[in-house]
Amino acid sequence: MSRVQQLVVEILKGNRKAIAKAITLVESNNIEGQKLASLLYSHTGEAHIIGITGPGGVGKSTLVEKLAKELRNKGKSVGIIAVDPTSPFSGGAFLGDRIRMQGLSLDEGVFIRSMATRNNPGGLARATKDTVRILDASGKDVVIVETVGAGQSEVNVVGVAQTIVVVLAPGFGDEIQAIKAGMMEIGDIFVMNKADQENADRAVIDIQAMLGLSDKKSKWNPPIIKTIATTGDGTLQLLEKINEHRKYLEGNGGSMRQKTLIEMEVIEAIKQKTT
Ligand SMILES: Nc1nc2c(ncn2[C@@H]2O[C@H](COP(=O)(O)OP(=O)(O)O)[C@@H](O)[C@H]2O)c(=O)[nH]1
Ligand SMILES: [Mg+2]
Repeated sequence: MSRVQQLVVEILKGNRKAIAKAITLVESNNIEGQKLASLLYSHTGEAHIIGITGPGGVGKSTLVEKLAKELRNKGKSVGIIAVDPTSPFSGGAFLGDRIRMQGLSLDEGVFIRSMATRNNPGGLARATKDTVRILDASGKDVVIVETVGAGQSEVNVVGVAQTIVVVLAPGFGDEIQAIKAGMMEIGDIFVMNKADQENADRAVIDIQAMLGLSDKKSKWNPPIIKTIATTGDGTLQLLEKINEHRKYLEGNGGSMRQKTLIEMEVIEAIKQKTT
C-alpha cells in the first residue's frame, strides 16, 4: 500500500493523527494531496457541512464554540475549520484557544483546525475544500467552516457548505450596504448576534427589509435568529433551524442546492483566473 492509501485507511477509522497529517498534505497542494482528496471522495457525503460567515468581530468564533458544545451534547461528532481566525477586526481569542478553554479539544468527538490566509487565494479555497472532505470521510457528523465574509475574496469559500449561516451584529456593516446585499443572497439562515445590545431589534428589522427585497429563488424562507453567543442564548434555536434546513435539502431542494454549489465553484474558478 502506498503512503497515501495507508493514510486513507487511517482517516476512515477516524485516526486523529492521520487526519492532521492529511490536512497538512492537502495544504501543501502537491500531487499526493490531490491523490488523497480524490481517493477520499467516494467516502464523503454523510456529514452536514455548515458555513458560518460574516464580518470580523460579529461573534462567529464565539458562536461556533457554543454550537460545537450543543452538538456534542446531542452526541454528534464535530469537525471545525476556522479560515483566517486572525481577523484584525476581531477582539477575541483564536478559535483554537477558545475551544481549548471549553475543554472541547480534549474531546475525541471534536477536531479543530485553523487555516491561515496565504498569498494564494485559490490554494486556500482548495485546501479548505479538501479539509472538509477529510473530516467528512473521517466520520464527523457535522463539519463547521468559519470564514470572514466581508467581501474579501481570499476567504470566500462558502461554496463548500450546504447550509450557510450569515452572522451579523448591530452596527456591523451598515456602512457597506453592497457587501451586506451580497451576503443576503448566500444566507440560508441569518443570525443577529450580540442581541444583548440595545439596537439589536432595529438591526433585525433592517435585515428583514433587505431580505424582503431580494427575489426568492427557492421555497426555503431564510429565518433570522437572535443570539447572544457569549452566553449561548439562541444557539439551540439556531441548531434547530440548521437541522430544518438540512431536512429541506434532503427533500426536493437537495438537487437544486447541488446545482448551486457547482455553479458557485465555477464562478469561484473564473474569479481566480481573472484576478
Ligand atoms: N456583547 C456581546 N459580545 C459578544 C457576543 N458574541 C461575541 N462577543 C464578543 O465579540 C468579540 C468578537 O467575537 P469573535 O467570536 O472573535 O468574533 P468573530 O471575529 O466574528 O469570530 C469578542 O470580544 C466576543 O467576546 C454577544 O453576543 N454579545
Ligand atoms: Mg473568528
